[in-house]
Amino acid sequence: MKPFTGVVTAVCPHDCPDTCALRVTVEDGKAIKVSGHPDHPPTAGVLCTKVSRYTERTYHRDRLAQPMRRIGRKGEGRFEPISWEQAFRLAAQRLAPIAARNPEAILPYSYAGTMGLIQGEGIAARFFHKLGASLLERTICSSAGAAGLKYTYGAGVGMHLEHFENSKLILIWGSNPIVSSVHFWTRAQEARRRGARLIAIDPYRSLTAEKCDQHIALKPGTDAALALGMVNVLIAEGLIDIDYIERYTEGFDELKARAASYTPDRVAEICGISADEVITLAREYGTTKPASIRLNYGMQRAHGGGNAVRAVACLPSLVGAWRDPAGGLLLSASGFAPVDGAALARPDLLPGWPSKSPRTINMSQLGDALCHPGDEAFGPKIEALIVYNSNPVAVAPDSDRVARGFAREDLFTIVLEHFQTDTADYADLLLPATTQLEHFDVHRAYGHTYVMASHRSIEPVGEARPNTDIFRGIARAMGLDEPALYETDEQLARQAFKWDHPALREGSFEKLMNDGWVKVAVPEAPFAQGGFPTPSGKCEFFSKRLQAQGLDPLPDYLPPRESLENDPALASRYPLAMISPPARNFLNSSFVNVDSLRAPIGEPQLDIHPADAAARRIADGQRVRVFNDRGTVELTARVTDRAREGVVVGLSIWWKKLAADGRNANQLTSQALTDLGHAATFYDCLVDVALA
Ligand SMILES: Nc1nc2c(c(=O)[nH]1)N[C@H]1C(S)=C(S)[C@@H](COP(=O)(O)OP(=O)(O)OC[C@H]3O[C@@H](n4cnc5c(=O)[nH]c(N)nc54)[C@H](O)[C@@H]3O)O[C@H]1N2
Ligand SMILES: Nc1nc2c(c(=O)[nH]1)N[C@H]1C(S)=C(S)[C@@H](COP(=O)(O)OP(=O)(O)OC[C@H]3O[C@@H](n4cnc5c(=O)[nH]c(N)nc54)[C@H](O)[C@@H]3O)O[C@H]1N2
Ligand code: SF4
Ligand SMILES: [Mo]
Repeated sequence: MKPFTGVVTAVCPHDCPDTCALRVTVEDGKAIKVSGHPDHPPTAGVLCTKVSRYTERTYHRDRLAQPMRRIGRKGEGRFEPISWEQAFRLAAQRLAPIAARNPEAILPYSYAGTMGLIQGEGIAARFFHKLGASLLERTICSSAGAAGLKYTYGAGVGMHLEHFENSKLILIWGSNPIVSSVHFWTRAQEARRRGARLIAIDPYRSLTAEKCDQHIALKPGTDAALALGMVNVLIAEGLIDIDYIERYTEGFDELKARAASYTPDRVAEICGISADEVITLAREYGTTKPASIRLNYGMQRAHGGGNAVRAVACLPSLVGAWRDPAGGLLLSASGFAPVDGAALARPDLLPGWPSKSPRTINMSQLGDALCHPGDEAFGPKIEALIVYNSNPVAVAPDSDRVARGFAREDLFTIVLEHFQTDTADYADLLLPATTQLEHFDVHRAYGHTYVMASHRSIEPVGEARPNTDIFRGIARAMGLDEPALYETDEQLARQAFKWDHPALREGSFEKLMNDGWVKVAVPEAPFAQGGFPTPSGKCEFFSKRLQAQGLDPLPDYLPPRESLENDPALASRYPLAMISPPARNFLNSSFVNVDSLRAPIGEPQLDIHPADAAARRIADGQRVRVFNDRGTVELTARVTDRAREGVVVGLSIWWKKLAADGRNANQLTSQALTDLGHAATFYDCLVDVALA
C-alpha cells in the first residue's frame, strides 16, 4: 500500500487548558508539520512553541522503539530489547501471583501525560478494576481547586474562554497564561485593546505579570486572605449586587461575618502587600463591569489551596459579575462536558462492587506509599507498580523518598513511555507507547467547552503500541476473559460522551468523528440567573456539605504549613519560600529532552531577589545550593527582583538526569496535602540557599 499523504485533524494531548485542534500534514507516511487548526475557535490556527515542534518530539532519536527488560541495577537505566510476546509473558508471570495473593499490592500510577479519554484510562481503568488493584487518588495537580469549585459552584464550571475579550477588568490570579494557556492570553490582549485593565496576582513577576497593567506580588499561599479582604471592602463600601446575592447565593450573612476580621491592614500584613493595594483592588473589582477572573492552579498548591479557591470563587457572585457573559470566573470548564466516566472506567468490574472497594493510595504521597512495609492500616506492601502517562520520579513531591521507593529490589515496575525518563530508569519492564500522532483518541478540555476527536496521522514509530493495546496484551497474557478489556478504541470512544445529554444535543459521535469537535451547549452567561450545579442550585458561600463532614462551612485563610505564621521554628532555619511553577518551553517534565526547547534555557535556575542574594553573598550566575530537611538541589542563581523578597523561584520541571547534579526542585517539596481535595502542596515549601 502506498504510504499516506494528506492532512489529518488531531488534538494536542497535553495537560494544558487550551486543548488545541491540530492539523497534521503527512507526506509519504511521515508527519512533516503540525499546526493549529484555523477553524477550531479556541485554537484559531495558533499553537504554542512546544507543540509547533511536535514532529521533533515524535521522531526524536531517543524515542523508545522496542519493549525492554532491565539488565542493570534498579535506576541504572540499562535494558535489553525483547519481543512484545516476551514482554506480555513477563508482565503476566510477575503480576498474576501478586494478584492471586492480594491484588491491592498492585498499584497503577498515571496522570495526564495524555489527556485523551481512551489512551488515558480507557482500558487501563477497566484492567485495574478487574484485577482489584489499589485505586489511585489523582491529586497531583488540581484536586484542591476542584474541591473548592465543587463546594462553591457545584462542579468545575465557569466562563467561556471566548468572552474574556469583552471584559473590562481581568484579574489573572495565580496564573501565567503566556506560559500555560496562550489562547487565553490572546483573549486578554484583545480585551486590553478594547480598553480592559489586566491585573496579575502572583508572588513572581512572571512573563505575564510583567505585561499586565498592575502586578500584586503577594506571598505564596495567602490568596484566601486577599480574597476575604476584598469581600470585606466590597461589603463595607456597598459595592455588591444585593439582588444577585439574595436570589442566587447562600450564606451571605455568614460570609460577611467571616470577612469582618479580614481588614485591609490585617490582609496587608498576611499577604506582604500594602493595605492600599487591597482597597484599590476591591474598589476596582466592585466598580468595573464586566469584571472577570482567570484563576489557575498555581494558587492552590499550598496548604489552604482549597479554601483559597473557595474564597476567590465567592467574588463574582458577590458583585453579580455572572450577569454578563464577559464577567465571572474560569478555573476549569471541564465539568460542562458530559463524559460518561462509568461507561469508560467500569467501576462495576471491581470485586465486591458496589459495597466494597480496594484501598486508595494518594498519588501525591507515592514516596511514603512505596516505602511502606505494609500493616493493618495501610494494607499490603506495594509489590508491583505500573506507570503510564506520568513521570513520577521527576514530578512527584519529596523526590528522594520516591526514588528510594522505586529502587526497592522487591518491587516489580512496568513503565509505559515514549522516552527513557527518570522514572523509566527504574523499570523492570519498559514498554514503548505511541504518541498522539500514532493513535486515536477523544478529548474534553478544561479551558474551553468543546469535545474533540484526534485521528491517527502516522503508523507507530518502531514497535510502539497505544496504551490500550498494551493493557489488552497484558490482560490476555494473564488469561483475563472479561470482554470489556478487549473493546476497540473506537468502541470505547463511542461510550465516552453521553450523546443524549442536553449539552450535546446538537452533536453526535459521527459529527465528532467527521468535524473533529463538537461544541458543548452552555449558555453564554451560564449563571446569569443562578442555576449553579450545587445541591441548592445557588452559589454556596456557606456549604452545608462541608459542614456535614465536620469541616469549616465557610472559606477561610489557612496559612501555609511551612510559614513563619504556622511554624516559626522551621521558618527560622529555612526562611525562604520556594515555588517551582511551569517553564515556558516545557510541559511539566515533557519536552525537557527536546534539545531545541531546552537549549535556550541551558540549565536549571533559581530566581532570587537582590536583597536575599546579598544577605547570602550570592552573585548573579553563581551556583547555589537550595536545601531543606528533605533534600538539596544545585541551581544557577539569577539575581532578579522578578522574585519578591523572601521567595525563590525555580521554574520546573527538569528531568533530573539532564541537570548537572542529577536532581530537581522536587527534592525539596513535601508530601503534605491541602485542606480540601487531598492535593499536593508543591508551593508550600520553605528552603534556604547558600553558595555551592
Ligand atoms: N508551558 C507550560 N504550560 C503548562 C504547563 C507547563 O509545565 N508548561 N503545565 C500545565 C499544567 S499541568 C497545569 S496544571 C496548568 C496550570 O499550571 P499552573 O501551575 O497554574 O501554572 P501557571 O499558569 O504557570 O501559573 C502559575 C503561576 O502561579 C504563581 N503562583 C505560585 N504560587 C502562588 C500563590 O500562592 N498565589 C498566587 N496568586 N500565585 C502563585 C506562579 O508564580 C506562576 O506564575 O498549566 C499547564 N500548562
Ligand atoms: N515542583 C513541581 N512539581 C510539579 C508541579 C510543579 O509546578 N512544580 N506541577 C505538578 C502538576 S500541575 C502536574 S499536572 C504534574 C504532572 O506530572 P505528569 O503527569 O507526570 O506529567 P509529565 O511530567 O509531563 O509526564 C508525562 C509523561 O507521560 C508520557 N506520555 C505522554 N503521552 C503518553 C502516552 O500516550 N502513553 C504513555 N504511556 N506515556 C505518555 C510523557 O512522555 C511523559 O514522560 O506534575 C506536578 N509536579
Ligand atoms: S500545549 Fe496547550 S497551547 Fe500548546 S498546543 Fe497543546 S493545548 Fe495548545
Ligand atoms: Mo497540572
